[in-house]
This record gives sequence, C-alpha cells and structure tokens, in this order.
Amino acid sequence: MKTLRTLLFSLSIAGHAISLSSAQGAGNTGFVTVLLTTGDKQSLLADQDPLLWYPSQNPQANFVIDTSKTYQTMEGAGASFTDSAAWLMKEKMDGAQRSALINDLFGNTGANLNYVRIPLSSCDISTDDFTSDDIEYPGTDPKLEQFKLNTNHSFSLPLLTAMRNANPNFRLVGSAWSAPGWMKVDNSGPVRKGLINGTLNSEYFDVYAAYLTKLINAYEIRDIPFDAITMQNEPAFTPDNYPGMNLTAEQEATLALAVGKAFQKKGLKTKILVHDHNWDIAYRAIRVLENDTARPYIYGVAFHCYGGDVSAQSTVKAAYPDKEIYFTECSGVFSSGTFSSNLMWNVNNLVIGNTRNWGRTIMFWSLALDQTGKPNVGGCQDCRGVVTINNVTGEVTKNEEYFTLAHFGRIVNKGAYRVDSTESYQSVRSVAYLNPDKTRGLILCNDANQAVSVSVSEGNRVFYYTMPANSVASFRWIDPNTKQTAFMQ
Ligand SMILES: *[C@@H]1O[C@H](CO)[C@@H](O)[C@H](O)[C@H]1NC(C)=O
Ligand SMILES: *[C@@H]1O[C@H](CO)[C@@H](O)[C@H](O)[C@H]1NC(C)=O
Ligand SMILES: *[C@@H]1O[C@H](CO)[C@@H](O)[C@H](O)[C@H]1NC(C)=O
Ligand SMILES: *[C@@H]1O[C@H](CO)[C@@H](O)[C@H](O)[C@H]1NC(C)=O
Ligand SMILES: CC(=O)N[C@H]1CO[C@H](CO)[C@@H](O)[C@@H]1O
Repeated sequence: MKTLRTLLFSLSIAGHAISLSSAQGAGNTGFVTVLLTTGDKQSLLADQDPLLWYPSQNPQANFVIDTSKTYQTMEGAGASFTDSAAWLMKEKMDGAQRSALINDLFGNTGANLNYVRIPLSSCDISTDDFTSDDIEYPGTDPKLEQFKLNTNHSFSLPLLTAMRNANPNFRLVGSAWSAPGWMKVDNSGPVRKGLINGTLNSEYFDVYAAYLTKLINAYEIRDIPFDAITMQNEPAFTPDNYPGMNLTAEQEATLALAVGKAFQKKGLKTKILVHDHNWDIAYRAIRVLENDTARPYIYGVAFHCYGGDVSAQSTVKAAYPDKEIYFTECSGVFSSGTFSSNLMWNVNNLVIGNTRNWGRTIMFWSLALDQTGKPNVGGCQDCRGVVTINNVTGEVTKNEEYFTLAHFGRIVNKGAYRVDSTESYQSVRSVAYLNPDKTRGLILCNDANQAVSVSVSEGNRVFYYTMPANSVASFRWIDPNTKQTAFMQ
C-alpha cells in the first residue's frame, strides 16, 4: 500500500494521468483515495493510504452507490466575505499570510471553496454602517444620483480578484441586509443611517430594484459578476442593533417582480433567490412562490440553519419542483459544542442533510473573524469564522467549519450531480456525487464514540474501510468503465 501511495504522490506531482495497471496486484480493479478528519484532531483532512477495490459478483455492501440515479447539480461551497473579513485579511495579515490563506480556502490543495456570499450593505459582521447610497436624514435620492459603490466594497475587490484567480469555478451570491435608510418606513431615522428596523417604503420598490441593479452592475464592470442575489437577508427578522429590513412574503414577491424586470431590462443574468431565512419558516418561502406574476422571475429559495430541520428544503422542492434550493448561512459560535460535536453536526446537517434535501450550495456565515468574533457592529458577539485570524499576529486557525467545507470541496466539483447512495448503516451516514469528469465522490460521517467498519460498492466491486469514532472521510475514485488511470485530487 505504501508503494501505491508513494506512486500516487509522484504521479500527482507529475500532474498528468499515467496507467497504474502495473502498480496493482492481480484481481484489483482500481483504488480509492481517502481524506480523513477525526474529532480528536489526530487527523485533519489527512491523506490516508489509498484503498483497493475488490471484484464481487453480487456485493452486499453497507453502502451501495448508484450513479444512474441523479438528483440536483452542485454549485459549490463557501462562506460570506464580510467587510470585517476583508479588513482582517488586509490590515492584520502580511502578504505571505494572506496568499497562504487564500490558497488554503480557495485553492485545490486547500478547501477548494468556490461559492462566496457578499453582503450588499453592511450587516452585523461589519466595520461600519453603510449602503451605496447613504443620504443624510431626512433627505432622499429617488433618481439614485448619489449612488456610489461604498468604499467598504471597493476595499474587498482586490481580495475577491485574488480568490477568483485561485479557483476557476469562483461564483458570488449577493445579499442585502437593508435598503438605504431613506427608502424605508418605521426605521431608526438618523440613527445609524436609518439601517436599523423598518420596512421598504411601498413607493420605492422600483427605486430599490434600480439600486440593486446598479450595485450588481458596479461589480460586473469590475469583472466580478454575481451568479445570484437574495434581495433581503432574513426578511422575517428585525434585528434591533444592526441593519435589517423586515419584508412580508407579499412584499418580497413584489420586490422579486421589480428586481426581475430591472435585471431583464439591463441584461443582467443574476439569478433571484428568495427567503434567505430559516427552515422552520419555509411556509413563508412557499407564500412568496405562490405569486404567479413574480414566480417566473424567481430562480430558487435560500435557507439558513437557525431554526427547524433541513427536511424543510424538500418540502419546498416538492411544492415547486422547478425551483432550486440553496443553503446560504449557518454560523458556529465559540460558546457552543466542541470541535468534534460541531464537526459531526455540520457534516450531518449541512453537507449530508442539506445536499440530500436538494441543496446546491453549502455555506457558512463569516469566512473570517478574529479570536473574539470581531470586528462587528452588533448582532452576534460570539460568532466563529470559517477561519480565525489572530488580530495581533495574523496567524490563522482552521475551525471545524473549514474542515466541514473542505471535506466537500476537495472531492466535489462544480456541476457534480448528487447521486443515490444508501443513507445510513449503524452510526455512519453517507452522501455521494458524480463529478463532471466522471470521478465519484463519497462522504461518510460516523458520529458515534466507536469505530465502525463499512463496505462500499459501486457495480460489481467493493471496498472496505473502518470509520474511526467521530470522524468524517471523503473518498474519491474513477469511473469503473474507464481504464485504470491516476487522477488529480
Ligand atoms: C428598533 O425597534 C425596536 C422595537 O420597536 C426599538 O426598541 C429599538 O429602539 C429600535 N432601534 C432603533 C435603533 O431605532
Ligand atoms: C414588519 O413590518 C411591519 C410593517 O412595518 C410591522 O407591522 C411588523 O410588526 C414588522 N415585523 C417585525 C417582526 O418587526
Ligand atoms: C403578486 O404580486 C403582485 C405585485 O405586488 C401583485 O400585484 C399581485 O396581486 C400578486 N399576485 C398574487 C396572486 O398574489
Ligand atoms: C484584538 O482584539 C481584541 C479583542 O477584540 C482587542 O481588545 C484588541 O485591541 C485587538 N488588538 C489589535 C492589535 O487589534
Ligand atoms: C473596512 C473599511 O474600509 N471600512 C470603512 C467603511 O467606510 C467608512 C466610510 O464610509 C470608513 O470610515 C471605514 O473605514
């Protein structure tokens, strides 16, 4: 086995496919690469010895993979690139630390992340309160003459460019936390630019649609296009100390119609996702979709994890099968759980549960925060970033959220199908994917305190593996019908 592993290593350095038939013993039908993370941190995304496939006429495996049964295609994994994360990366890291971090997050030897959420106004994890058309109270700007991409956005543009350069499948989804204060009613007036409390003034739906169009366009002309937008983060929640804007389902349908028409007029291809809120209020998403006039402009529904169960995603998909499901936010907090319990929960719910329930993206909240969950202007005081950046040394800690995303990113490419696999065996759960290059990806998660030995089959072959206690493993192998050749991770 060591020989095979050494050979694989040198092949991947050589960087091109070479027949491995001479390296395999008689009777073997290829190999499976394995990455392992254990809750006790003894293994952290560590390469294991490759496993061999064994031929078998009728494999009775614990996990049966069937790539002929396909579900949704995957867009990717990532987190929100808040202005706080940009500030930490720019101000608290040196150039070498910064490029190492970008590679660890977005490079294919790191977590291979490719889907990033950009707050289109300030949020709680911000350095300041801002939109791109802030007018002093009680002024207004219905013609958007003062529109200017906020400096806080410009600040993150060079970093976004570096991320895009690190991953050719890089995509963005934008989410607004609030319209500019002057477009709202019942807001906080002059306090914090009117971004706290309140709802969109019914006279300003078209103006706000034009504003969002300008905002998306401002990035697009800088060669940073948005794949999708959620018009409002958590529309059924009114935060009292950071930007927010409560919208009813009816208001959100009206806004989707206005934004859809505005995008169409400008030729913007950015998809419109609604809801961007929790599983337990999925009925609200269905209410938005019930509007026949707005529905054709709505591409899908985005979910957060802070209430309810991930199966709500399937309820929405069953009601509107032609709408796509995105998962856009969940945050770890420093005060809850251990590395191990958080890793197990994340993989079971946000990777396995989410993609078994039609999710096309897997996203955490802030990409980076400092060791005390700062900078922020309110809201979550305890949030943990995907990585922690020490605000004195610039050193990076990869958190359980990082390993959760990496176990997906390293074996699943953009455009992969989620395919059928046995859901569980004892304490182990699975999810499987078929990549566009026909490689297969499988994630197993064992959340018990004992190891579990499992068998996995695809077609007439089987491999064996022992999942350590509290562990997640990512497996990858090639199409059984192609010649046995090495492949790149
Ligand atoms: C937001 O609304 C809540 C509830 O009405 C109120 O207590 C709070 O003071 C408001 N915040 C601001 C900044 O106006
Ligand atoms: C949302 O806004 C409406 C209209 O201003 C208001 O009646 C309702 O109470 C608000 N909901 C919350 C949760 O603040
Ligand atoms: C859909 O929304 C539009 C715009 O607000 C509204 O005019 C229309 O009545 C709504 N349709 C339904 C069926 O609710
Ligand atoms: C680092 O963060 C801590 C906690 O927020 C803060 O007290 C300290 O001033 C920060 N140090 C630097 C150098 O920014
Ligand atoms: C991180 C960052 O660039 N923050 C800036 C946001 O914009 C305000 C002014 O609008 C600046 O004061 C902040 O420094």
